[in-house]
Amino acid sequence: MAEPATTPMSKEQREQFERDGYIVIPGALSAAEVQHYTEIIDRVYAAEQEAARLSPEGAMHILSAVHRCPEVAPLVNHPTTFPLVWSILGWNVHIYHSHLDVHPPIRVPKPYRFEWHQDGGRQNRELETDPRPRLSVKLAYWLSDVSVEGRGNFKVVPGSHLQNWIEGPPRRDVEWPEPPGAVEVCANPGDAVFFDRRIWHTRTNNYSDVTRKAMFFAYTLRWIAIRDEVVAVQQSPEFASYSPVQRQLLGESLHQPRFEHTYGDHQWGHYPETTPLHGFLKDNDLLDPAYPPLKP
Ligand SMILES: O=C(O)CCC(=O)C(=O)O
Repeated sequence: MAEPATTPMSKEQREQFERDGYIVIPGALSAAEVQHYTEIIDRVYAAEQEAARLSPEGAMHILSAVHRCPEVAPLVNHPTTFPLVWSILGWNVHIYHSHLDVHPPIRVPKPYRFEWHQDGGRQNRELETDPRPRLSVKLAYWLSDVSVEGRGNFKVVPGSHLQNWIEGPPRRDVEWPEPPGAVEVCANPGDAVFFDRRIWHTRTNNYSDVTRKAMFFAYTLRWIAIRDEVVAVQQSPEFASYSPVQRQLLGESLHQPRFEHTYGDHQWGHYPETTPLHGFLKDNDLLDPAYPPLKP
């Protein structure tokens, strides 16, 4: 399997990401990859439909992407997008949350629900700083065409990642105006969106005629717990075929038996020399003394 590419995030991308809280990566997946991953997500959807596990509108939102569908494993360190992840978070990272989503056109209007949020759950209650720290980033791969608004697009408030709070209703079912400055992010099939977990965002309802299909992978520091079902992934027959970097991203214990006492310390990042992504970045001269997460 391919190792991650060696071109770090560009200066322009970093500036835009720091300013807006997200960037779009046009053509992150080739047309052949879009077709390949669409066939895969369609198969998963058909199985969920067969098992009567779709939502009342026929939507699918499956957590733990690689657990549910090992064929999506190459996306965890895709060469066109993964450099963005290590450029921002550094080498001590894993995937903590991922999902495969299919949202067919909604035929019967859904009751209103205010879905604006920042990612990270209790991180947004339990951290006391303003702004709160970034901690994680997420990649969305678009398989369907959301190049125009109204197709269930991802919606964000650009620049809101530095804002701990936005105005909202007293209860989620109380209708409320959209946050000022909110925009629907438009993307072609194969484009990816890379975003800071803190950006205020929401999925939108798909009242178009086009089924919305996307795959999401969220990365965080290895000292933050994984929400995905990685034990099952690690016990799967496919796991041995993944590259060392992919296995790191899928939560492999990097504990070295000869260092009996180091299990938790390794997770903290105390052993860069046995952390595959550190090795990869070091070998390719991609560590950067000027940027704390990438300091050699
Ligand atoms: O599906 C979307 O457009 C938004 C996804 C989302 O809210 C999230 O990834 O946290």
